[in-house]
Amino acid sequence: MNIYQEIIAAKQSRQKLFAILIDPEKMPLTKVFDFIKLVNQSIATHIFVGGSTDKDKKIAPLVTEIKKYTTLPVILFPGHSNQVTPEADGVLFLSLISGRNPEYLIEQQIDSALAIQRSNLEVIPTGYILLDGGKETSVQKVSQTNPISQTSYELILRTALAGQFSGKQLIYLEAGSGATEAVRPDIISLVSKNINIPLIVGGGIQNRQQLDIAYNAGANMVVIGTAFEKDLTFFNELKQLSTTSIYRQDRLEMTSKKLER
Ligand code: 1GP
Repeated sequence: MNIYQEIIAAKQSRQKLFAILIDPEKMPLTKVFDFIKLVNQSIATHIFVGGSTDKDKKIAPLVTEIKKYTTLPVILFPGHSNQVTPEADGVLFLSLISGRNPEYLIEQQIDSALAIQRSNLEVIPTGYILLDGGKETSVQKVSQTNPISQTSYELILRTALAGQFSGKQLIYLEAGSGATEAVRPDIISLVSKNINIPLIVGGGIQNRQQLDIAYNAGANMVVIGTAFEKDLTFFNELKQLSTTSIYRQDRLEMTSKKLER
C-alpha cells in the first residue's frame, strides 16, 4: 500500500492519523535523533517536513537525517517549490485554493513539476484551505492571500467541494501555524460530512483536548508543529490513544529493526 492508500484505509476504518510537522528552520540536525525517538514512541503516524521558508536549504539533509531513525512516512509539506527534495517518501502537492494568488494556485506547482517527476516521491494532490486563525500567520504573509473567515460556512464548503471536484485527493483545513484559534469543530464537521476524500486539519492545536475535538468533529488526520517546538513534554500527552494507525505495530517493529542495524 502506498501512503495515500493507507490514509484511505484509515478513513474507511475510522482510525485517526496524526502528523508531526517539522520546520527545517527550527530543527537543528543535531536534535533530530532525540526528537524522532519521541516521535516513534508517540501516536504519530506521519511526519511532515516543510515551512513557509527554508532560507538555509536545510530540508534535504533534514529529511535524510529523519529517515535514518524512523520508518514512518516522511511527507513534504512545501511552502515553496525549492522545498521539493527526493529524499522524502511523498509530497503534498498543495494548491492554496482559498486564495486568489496564481503563484500558489499553479505557478509553484509548475516550478516543482520536473523535480517531482525525476524523483520517486508519491504525489498527493491536496486542496489547501487557509482559514482565519485569529492572527496573521506565515502562510498568509508569504502567499499574500486572505484567509477565509470561520463564519463563512458556505464559502468554506464550496471551496472544499471545488477542490474535491477538481481532483484533489485530500482537503487540508489550515488555521495557520501558531494560530490563536484552531479550526472550529463545526467547520470540520461541515466539511467532513460533505466531502468523500480524507480531511486534514492543522494550525493552533496545542493540547490533547483540542486534538480529540478535531478528531471527534471528523478530521481524519491532525497536524501539529508549534506545540512540539514550544515544549517537548507535549509528547507525554500523546503516548497512547485507542485510535492509532492500523500499520502502527508493523511500523514500530520496522523502526526498531532499522535502529538495530
Ligand atoms: C501548520 O497546520 C500546521 O501548517 C501546524 O500548525 O504549527 O500551529 O501546530 P501548528
